[in-house]
Amino acid sequence: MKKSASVFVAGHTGLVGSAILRKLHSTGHTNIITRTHSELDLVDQRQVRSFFNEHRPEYVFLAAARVGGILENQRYPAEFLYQNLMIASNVIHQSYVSGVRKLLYLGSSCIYPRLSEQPMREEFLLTGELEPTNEPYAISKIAGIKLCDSYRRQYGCDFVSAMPSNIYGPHDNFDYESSHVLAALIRKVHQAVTLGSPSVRVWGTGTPRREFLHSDDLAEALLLLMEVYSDLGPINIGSGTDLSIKDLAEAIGRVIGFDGEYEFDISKPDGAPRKLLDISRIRELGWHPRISLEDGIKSTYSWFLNHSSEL
Ligand code: GFB
Repeated sequence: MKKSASVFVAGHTGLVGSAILRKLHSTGHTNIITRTHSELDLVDQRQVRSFFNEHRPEYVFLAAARVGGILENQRYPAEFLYQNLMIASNVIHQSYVSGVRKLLYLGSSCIYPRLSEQPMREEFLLTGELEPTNEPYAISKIAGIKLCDSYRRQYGCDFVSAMPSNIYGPHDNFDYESSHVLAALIRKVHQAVTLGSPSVRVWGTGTPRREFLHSDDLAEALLLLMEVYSDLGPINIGSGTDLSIKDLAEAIGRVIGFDGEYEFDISKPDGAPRKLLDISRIRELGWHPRISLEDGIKSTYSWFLNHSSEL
């Protein structure tokens, strides 16, 4: 990717897209194209077609998606399936039509079977049943991988798919209900400290294990993939280690300075028991995560404090 190449970052206001944008800026890219949701609705085929006809980007990072935590996935299965299928279909097809040189599609570790052997290798895709709490989202993401693979096979398009673990960082969604766990617990623990509450309510049993990667580490991996990787199927990106939700809550409590209790609300779903990615393939390409979970929680908490009035 030349520094002057035109690069479209779809989803640039989100957690992952904003990290890609920061990385492109910091590495000297000068021709970055972005559109907000109100300027370009990626679910709308006509809008996507005319955008690609007009701008003809050379490179596309497809980080736009309808996303949310475990409850949001359960509440809006129709939108999670429909909107993500449409976004993937529209952007990938128009990238083919307009002759995009390379496209990088973002999925999620929930594409792998619920009770997959751990850590999960790329070839475990479609070898077992999916986790029910996010099956519609996972199916849309698997469809996106298959779109990339099919356009590569049939038309020789250089479209690749990356599957990150649970991502966190600046510009995450900190809403109590719709967010993912790390951002939700930062907000809940902060509120408990601010109000002097004796306890924080954590959803589920606290026993599920999750792997967390900072969005800036992810963005570094994605730019590397854009440069050096061209293959069928997904490639995993994660930190290589996981921890239980209880341990995560305690780690957040230590950073924020909370010394109360954690109550586990077992009326809320646990989701997949574990989803640790095997990251050997991306490591072989020369990437490794740099930001420790503790440092990542600290910097994300300070971002939250600086932006809490806007959230
Ligand atoms: O991050 P999370 O919503 O998503 O939840 P998943 C992870 C775990 O944290 C679950 C627990 O066991 C939750 O019950 N948890 C505890 C909480 N307290 C909270 C809380 O306050 N908020 C939230 N949100 N969780 C999502 C998928 O699965 O992961 C998506 O639904 C996507 O499709 C995403 O794949 C990366 O890791 O369970």
